[in-house]
Amino acid sequence: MVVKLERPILVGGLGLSFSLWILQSWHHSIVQLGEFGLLSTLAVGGGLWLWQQNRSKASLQQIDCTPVDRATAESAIAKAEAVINQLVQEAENHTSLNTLREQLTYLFLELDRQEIKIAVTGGKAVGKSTLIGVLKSSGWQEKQPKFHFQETAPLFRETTDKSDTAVLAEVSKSDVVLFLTNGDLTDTEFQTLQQLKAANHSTILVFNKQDQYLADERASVLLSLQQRIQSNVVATAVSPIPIKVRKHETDGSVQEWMEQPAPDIAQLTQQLSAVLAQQGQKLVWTTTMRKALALKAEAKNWLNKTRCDRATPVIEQYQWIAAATAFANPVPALDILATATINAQMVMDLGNIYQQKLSLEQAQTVVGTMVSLMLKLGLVELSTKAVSSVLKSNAITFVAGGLVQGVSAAYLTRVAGLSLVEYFAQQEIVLDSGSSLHLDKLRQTLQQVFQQNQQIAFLQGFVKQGMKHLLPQTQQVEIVCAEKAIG
Ligand SMILES: Nc1nc2c(ncn2[C@@H]2O[C@H](COP(=O)(O)OP(=O)(O)OP(=O)(O)O)[C@@H](O)[C@H]2O)c(=O)[nH]1
Ligand SMILES: [Mg+2]
Repeated sequence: MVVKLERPILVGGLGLSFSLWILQSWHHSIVQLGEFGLLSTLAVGGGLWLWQQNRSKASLQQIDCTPVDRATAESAIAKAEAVINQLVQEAENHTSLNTLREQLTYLFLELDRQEIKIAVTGGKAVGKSTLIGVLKSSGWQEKQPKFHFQETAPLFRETTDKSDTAVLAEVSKSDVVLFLTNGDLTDTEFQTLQQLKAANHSTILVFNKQDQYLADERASVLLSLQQRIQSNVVATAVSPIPIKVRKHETDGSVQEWMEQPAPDIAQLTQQLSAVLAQQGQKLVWTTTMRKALALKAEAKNWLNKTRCDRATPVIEQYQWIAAATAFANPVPALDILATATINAQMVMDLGNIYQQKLSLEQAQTVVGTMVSLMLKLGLVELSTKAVSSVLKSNAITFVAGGLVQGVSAAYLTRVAGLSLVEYFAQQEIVLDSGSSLHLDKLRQTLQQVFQQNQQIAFLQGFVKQGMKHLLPQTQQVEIVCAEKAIG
């Protein structure tokens, strides 16, 4: 690996007098690249973190609340396909490609699926199995299109072999959800319902076991559910408790016996029939669209992960260049930024990896924005202080001139680089080369990434790496000796 220093913007930023020195020390650093274990682990960890963040964000993007038509579903499939094709271009042997392609083929078939899938879900023992049994034996389905009931594992349990996320992933493949509860909603039940709504799911909230309530209580629970949910709520008693019947005969004697009331599912069958009649095939298209969005998000995650793997060494390269510059030319802390820290060339390189081609002008705007934000947020002082205190806590009394500045510059470059990666990863996958900048978004991201990288454990490892880069071996030995002499 050889560092390319011929880039004009970069060299301009560094100043000619240092170039030779940097080349030398960089060569020295490259030899040490193998020792980067910790740093790369951190970087990979960071990458994974970004990846997971994106996963959760992706599921929030699916908000769209009306059943869709065929064209919308088809266009969602086309978008997923485009992202998969992009992954092929950037990583043609990617291990996920086979399954992504299989899922894509399956989506095209899904558009014409005839059977409606109904998921029955809710907490433990709310009556899911009984409800399916009663519906099936009620003769209700005879007038309906072909459909299939699927009971999920119970939700909201602490110890279970299936997590709620896994259950909900299964639910998201169905066209209609019957969500059962036995009374007022708990917060987790409410949030789950909101999630289903956000994912554009046709959901019916079923208040089952209403026979366990007195008539007026029953009405008030139903009303409160309706007010909270603002959509389809029905009350059922799919397996009512037997009731005692007492009959007073004319001769004065009393007869008592237990009677099994018939299941009460009238509201449910009515509501379910209405949903199926009104939305029919649209339900299938909506499910297909949901699956297409999930597939696109999955492909995008792989793509971002691939890109992040390629961006990490680029950030590392620039961070040590910044370190070397600030080390060789120690400046007051606040000027660290102005000299070397964020480099327009790094912005452009990272932009290229993420297929967001920025002009030099745009890259400079990004640099300007980040620099002024770093100043405004006091990030420079914070990191300089943190770096000095880590150095001191390592009992290093002799701090080489420029070491604090060098390591701080590296650290700030890293934060800037990681913020850009995070920012780019959140953008829609653009397939043309033009891209617009959302500076506000960039600002938010910078702040978040800085906070995440402020942990002392990370800084300690980072400072050590920085020292390896900046101090010739002999000097490090001296420091170790000094440490020993003190201790
Ligand atoms: N009183 C009353 N009991 C009911 C009603 N519906 C179901 N039950 C009872 O609740 C218990 C659980 O019913 P299931 O149908 O097995 O519930 P489930 O949700 O499938 O349970 P899991 O699959 O174990 O989570 C059984 O004893 C049912 O008889 C109802 O409407 N009223
Ligand atoms: Mg069951």
